[in-house]
Amino acid sequence: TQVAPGAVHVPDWLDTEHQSELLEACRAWARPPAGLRTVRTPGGGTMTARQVCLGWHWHPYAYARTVVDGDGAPVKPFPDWLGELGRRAVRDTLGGPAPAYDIALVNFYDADARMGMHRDSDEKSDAPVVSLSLGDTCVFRFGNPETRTRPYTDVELRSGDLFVFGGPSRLAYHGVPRVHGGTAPPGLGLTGRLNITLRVSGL
Ligand code: MD3
Ligand code: FE
Repeated sequence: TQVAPGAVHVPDWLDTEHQSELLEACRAWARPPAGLRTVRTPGGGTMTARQVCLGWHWHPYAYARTVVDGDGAPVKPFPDWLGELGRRAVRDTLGGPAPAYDIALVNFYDADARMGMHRDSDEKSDAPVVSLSLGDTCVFRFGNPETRTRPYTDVELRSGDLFVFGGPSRLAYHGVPRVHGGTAPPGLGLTGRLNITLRVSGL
């Protein structure tokens, strides 16, 4: 389903087996060193979703090769299979050139976590961002490239869903105003929500 030009939502893109595999990989990445951390913004804010990075470490608002705002360890490598998954996502949706993904940001949400409206503009590449969701259903708010406010479209993202953001949607404001606790597929064994985004650093 096209939500806006360059923004395509594919419900249930990952079958249950692939969801379990991806979840197990995320649990391994979350372990120290360079594991899950709480992100603090320069303004004194704290992100409620906790995060782990692969390939390049994101910290507000730049990328580094070590966890400069955490344990200082080298960032975990970005695996080839994850880049292949990202290219398959683009092939299945927008098409166009096959991106060389080199960053994954994995966000862990409990039922109270949120993500405010923001733009992802720290990557020096206009390659599409691939987003994969696991666990609880959330309300994903997809806005516009001009303002943090309306007009926006609210879409429910469920476990196994794919969302690809390219072209004019790459710099659109977006956020997660709400997570529906207790809605994860019972067989998955996840409390809360997990989102994996794949990006090209351009570095
Ligand atoms: C649109 N993550 O990691 S996924 C983020 O569910 C982020 O964790 C949310 O926003 C999450 O930056 C939303 C959907 C998403 C991710 C990246 C985008 C939408 C995007 C980048 C550009 C445009
Ligand atoms: Fe974002």
